Amino acid sequence: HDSTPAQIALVTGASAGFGRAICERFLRDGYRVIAAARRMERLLDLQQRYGDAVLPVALDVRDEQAIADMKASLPEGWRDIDILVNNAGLALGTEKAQEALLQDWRTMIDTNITGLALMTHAFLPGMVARKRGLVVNIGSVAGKYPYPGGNVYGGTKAFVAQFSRNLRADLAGTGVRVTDVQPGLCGDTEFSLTRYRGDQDKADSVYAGAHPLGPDDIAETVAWVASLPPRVNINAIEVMPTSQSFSALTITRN
Ligand code: NDP
Ligand code: 8X3
Repeated sequence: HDSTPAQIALVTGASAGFGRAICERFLRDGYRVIAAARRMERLLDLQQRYGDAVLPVALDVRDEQAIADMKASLPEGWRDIDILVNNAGLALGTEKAQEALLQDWRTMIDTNITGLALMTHAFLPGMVARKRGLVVNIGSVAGKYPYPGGNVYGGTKAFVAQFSRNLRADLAGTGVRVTDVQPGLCGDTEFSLTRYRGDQDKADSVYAGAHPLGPDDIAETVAWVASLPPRVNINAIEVMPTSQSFSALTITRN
């Protein structure tokens, strides 16, 4: 009989896609999970399925005060977070930079960069004080490989990659680990529906015939990273479907 208390994971963007799959995987693996997102009804559904092992919290990661309030109101027994999964994020549009909406750029920057930084800033000191912890940042292949229409979205994920590496530099000697998980094309999420502003046909066409990754593949990756002995830090891991690879650089001729 193992009397060690279950590890606590805080997962942002827990109401859909990767976040939901990561929560369910952690719960099946015996962790307790603080599930954070704006759509509380989805989180309550998760709690209904998994009971007391889930603590649902309504949270917009862009809101510094809301993060402080959430942290302050964590019940006894839920405060020492072992794993922070910064998963909440989104892409909006694939228009060229010169045609993109400024508000979409702001929303992506506020969520994917500022939200991730605010959450990390809030929960890192506790991990350092306890000399243990793991931050998993969900980046993207879009942070490494440019593509037309990727402009600010890819830029936010490049921030995630470099921020993750810089965190490792600052956390040297603390025992706190940091991993940047960089998924490629992944279906069965709301990612493309959000990106194409609710156009289901356009969202579906992204994945047609492509045999994309599924959210469980990313949950499996995160679960593996979290399961490794404390001496092992996976700095970054890039995961693509077999059907996705690379193209040549483009040359414009006239
Ligand atoms: P989904 O759209 O399925 O899920 C996004 C989640 O983020 C939702 O739970 C949503 O919850 C939450 N979210 C969005 N904005 C906020 C906010 N301001 N505050 C709190 N939560 C928020 O997308 P995915 O699961 O696919 O995406 C998860 C992450 O993975 C993102 O960072 C994305 O960039 C990245 N990614 C996705 C890939 C893919 O192909 N699907 C590939 C590579 C990376 P709610 O609306 O309830 O707040
Ligand atoms: C999501 C992957 O290629 O749609 O981050 O930008 S991609």
